[in-house]
Amino acid sequence: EQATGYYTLNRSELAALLPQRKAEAHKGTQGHLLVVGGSPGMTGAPVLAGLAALRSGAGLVTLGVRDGLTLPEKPMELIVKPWSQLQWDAYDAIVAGPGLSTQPDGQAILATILGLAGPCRLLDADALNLLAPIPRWWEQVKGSLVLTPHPGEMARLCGLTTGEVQANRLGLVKEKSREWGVTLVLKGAATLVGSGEEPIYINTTGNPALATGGTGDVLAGMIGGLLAQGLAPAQAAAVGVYLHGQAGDLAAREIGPAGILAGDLLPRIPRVMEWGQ
Ligand code: NPW
Ligand code: AMP
Ligand code: MG
Repeated sequence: EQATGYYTLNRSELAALLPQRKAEAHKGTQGHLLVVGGSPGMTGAPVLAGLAALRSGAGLVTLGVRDGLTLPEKPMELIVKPWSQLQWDAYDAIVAGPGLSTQPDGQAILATILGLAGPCRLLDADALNLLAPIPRWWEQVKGSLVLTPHPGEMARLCGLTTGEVQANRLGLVKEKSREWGVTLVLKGAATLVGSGEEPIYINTTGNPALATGGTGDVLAGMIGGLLAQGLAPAQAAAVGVYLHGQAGDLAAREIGPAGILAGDLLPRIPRVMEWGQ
């Protein structure tokens, strides 16, 4: 329904947007995502994001963490590298922020990530909190960027209160995605995705069972996994948000309307992606 400036997705429209896996695919053709995050006490967040990217079909995922940080939750399928050993431009896409913390050593890392012209970068959580105080940060960004704030993070980015953000969700997504030159995902019930002049996507999936710690980290990983597989930023964001909500709906149906864990979404991602085929 593009004439109004808004659109939703249904299953057949989704099918046309999903990454196609060729018979001769191998891990090197499915995209390599770098997830930059984690800090003492918040090691689960980058792991959730990395696993969500693999569950979304990414070929390889590397977690880039502070030197010396160990990740007790790290499953075998994820690669880990310290920041000092990373070749920042060697990845197809980058997700930054989950569990990162706002410790000052993150500032230089964020500047490095903002200056990369090649891979699309998704900023979430503490990467947004580190970005917010930088005056006119959007003027130093090269290449394409996806931002995934929840209303609290959006409030920090805009210098508003959470209530003011919630009272003007559509207007802010339209205005700020254009002003900042980014794909902007404003999370919460009926998540919105704006990309400058393009029509705004209004999400129809998801439910309040998703209101639990770590679900945003899973969303960041899903969109990152789609970006790494070559989807354009606006499409990766809308498709990721749609599938994330569907995985939440499936989890609520199978487990219950409250009490799902963010990790419960992970095995359900391939199932909701299969529905779209
Ligand atoms: P208020 O109080 O209403 O003004 P924070 P965080 C608002 C990591 N995690 N609707 C609300 O604001 C993350 O990755 C690690 C309305 C709320 O109080 C980050 O790095 C985990 N308001 C770090 O923790 C699992 C809403 O925002 C405030 C809203 C901090 O991130 C958990 C909270 O936001 C977590 O993901 C909504 N729908 N949603 C792990 N296992 O390692 C949010 N707000 O202060 O930015 O804190 O989101 O927990
Ligand atoms: P975060 O706050 O970063 O952990 O992200 C929470 C995720 O759960 C976002 O994708 C939200 O859109 C989603 N979510 C939280 N509460 C609801 C709700 N009441 N209805 C639908 N989705 C929600
Ligand atoms: Mg979050």
